[in-house]
Amino acid sequence: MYGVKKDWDLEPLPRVFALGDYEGAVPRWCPGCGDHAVLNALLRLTRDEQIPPEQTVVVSGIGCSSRLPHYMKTYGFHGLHGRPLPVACGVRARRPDLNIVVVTGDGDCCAIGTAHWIHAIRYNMKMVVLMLDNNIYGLTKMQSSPTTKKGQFSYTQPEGTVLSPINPISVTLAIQNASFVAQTVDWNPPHVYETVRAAHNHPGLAFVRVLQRCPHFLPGAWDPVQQNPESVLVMSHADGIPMDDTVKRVFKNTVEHDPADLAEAHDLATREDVIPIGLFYKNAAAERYDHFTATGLDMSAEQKVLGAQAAIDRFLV
Ligand SMILES: Cc1ncc(C[n+]2csc(CCOP(=O)(O)OP(=O)(O)O)c2C)c(N)n1
Ligand code: SF4
Ligand SMILES: [Mg+2]
Repeated sequence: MYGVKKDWDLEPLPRVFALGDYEGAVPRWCPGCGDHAVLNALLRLTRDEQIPPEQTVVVSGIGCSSRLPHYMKTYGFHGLHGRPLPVACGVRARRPDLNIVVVTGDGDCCAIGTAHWIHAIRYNMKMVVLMLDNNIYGLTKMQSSPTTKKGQFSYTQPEGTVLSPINPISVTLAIQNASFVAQTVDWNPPHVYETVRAAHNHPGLAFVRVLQRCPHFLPGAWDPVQQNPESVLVMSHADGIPMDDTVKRVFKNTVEHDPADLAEAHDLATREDVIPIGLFYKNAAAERYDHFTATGLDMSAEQKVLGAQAAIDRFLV
């Protein structure tokens, strides 16, 4: 027909994503807050992996750290304090095709959310869990959290925090069926990025504790560690967190640690003379509850009705 080009290619062009395709609202965290580093790592990872923005869902609880879903132009669920993990497990149960990231704080995960933390680790449903540990309740303005250092002033314990902190890494390692446990520090972006990437590639629940600076309420808390990189012990292994030269240049104190060795992981996690970073433990073969919940998801409506009918018929007398 006149005027219509017959050789037009009507196939849509492949989608290519740039960082801006994943960036949401402008972050409202304080300048220098470690949460920025985690957001940047997530933005880079989704861009590098070219994950369509609508294929990612970021789930959080309540806290400064839990504001992160607002800052990504993906799906997000900024939910209830301490409850991001059951929400994420629910998403995973019905939508195993999605890339699920949980962002939680030390209060959100290790105080009000403790029961969910334990059971989510055991259920081992595929997702990345980033626990941004600033050793304080930030959003509600400086109350002691379970990871607050002993003696630290806070508005709930103004005479100094009474008890010694819990160790979220050794707690997680002790939970039956833990399958990926890592630690990183917000002030080394290449290490944060590689840790988040390894967590993303893990076939199960990957728990990452990020030691995070809160310059507003705990200014200078990590200065001694930053000024003395020898106080950080990097766990290195071919099956661990890859390290580029910039990481090796900063952190010269390294130890060879096989992440399959759970006993050694426990020993490293409880060391008090150094701050270990890297991969403590990995078991890619750990059983996964989302394999169970995925059963039947591919059934048609008719198949489901027939299946339900057959199940009821078994009890007919
Ligand atoms: C059920 C419930 N209890 C208490 C609160 C108040 N609250 C909001 S955030 C928060 C603590 C946040 O600390 P953390 O999880 O460490 O996050 P951060 O702000 O340090 O990133 C508390 C106690 C709440 N919102 N809901
Ligand atoms: S109060 Fe602390 S944790 Fe919250 S945004 Fe500011 S620096 Fe970050
Ligand atoms: Mg906190």
